[in-house]
Amino acid sequence: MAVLEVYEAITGYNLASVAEIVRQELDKGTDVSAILNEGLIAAMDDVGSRFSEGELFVPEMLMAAKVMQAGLDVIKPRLLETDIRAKGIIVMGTVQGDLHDIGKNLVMMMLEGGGFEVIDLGVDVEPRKFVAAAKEHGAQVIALSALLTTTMPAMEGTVATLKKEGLDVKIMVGGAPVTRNYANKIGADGYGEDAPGAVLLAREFVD
Ligand code: B1M
Repeated sequence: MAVLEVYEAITGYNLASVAEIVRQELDKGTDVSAILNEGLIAAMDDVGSRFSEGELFVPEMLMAAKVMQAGLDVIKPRLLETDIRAKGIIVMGTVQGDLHDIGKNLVMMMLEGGGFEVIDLGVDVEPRKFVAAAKEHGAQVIALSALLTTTMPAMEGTVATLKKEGLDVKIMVGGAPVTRNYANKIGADGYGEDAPGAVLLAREFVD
């Protein structure tokens, strides 16, 4: 694997060296999407599977997440160097009860790279906060992330609150347990399968 060292930095919880390892890959000319997909994301998937199998526990997942974030910070400027140009304001957050933010941060980076201004509401965001932020910032798009099956109902509740408010915004949803069918079922305007997909969808919304 071309980015084995990046992968192993995460699975080995190597917080001290991950930034340097990622920088070395960039210096070698390794494609940034390979570092992201085959290195950082693939390693987190492995961590997730091993957690499911009871081989790893929450502290290990948390450590791996910190290492991944440190790796992401290094490639962020490169992710921002995209030629996709779209303009608009997006309010984004992870839904109430859900503390996962790595995917959200990745999607935000890509959206910013796509020329959007992104207002980050963070994690565990209650529905009214999305409404208030959309009004305050004049957002065209609201982006909701959920990583737990147990917080998918909070996503549905947030969509319902936003619709009831009658705001002129498009709502997109995403996150590992979320599907296109689920997005349709809860009345979202669109589903982003991954970070690049979220950028394309946001462009469709504002074009
Ligand atoms: Co959590 N966790 N976690 N966790 N965690 C998962 C999600 C889990 C699948 C692990 C497992 O069992 N295999 C599982 C959920 C099972 C389920 O719901 N069916 C799980 C669990 C159970 C839990 C706890 C309940 C564990 C516990 O306490 N017993 C707990 C819940 C806490 C809470 O939120 N209330 C918990 C806690 C944590 C940590 C805090 C330790 C840590 C989070 C740290 C952080 O985010 N700052 C953590 C981690 C790291 C994971 C895994 C290992 C990795 C998640 C991740 O960052 N993936 C995860 C297993 C896995 O996914 N492999 C797991 C990388 C990230 C880039 O992918 O977020 O999917 P992802 O984002 C993607 C797409 O989904 C998409 O784009 C991104 C890039 O392509 N996307 C969007 C995401 N949002 C989008 C929005 C869009 C469009 C696309 O438009 C708006």
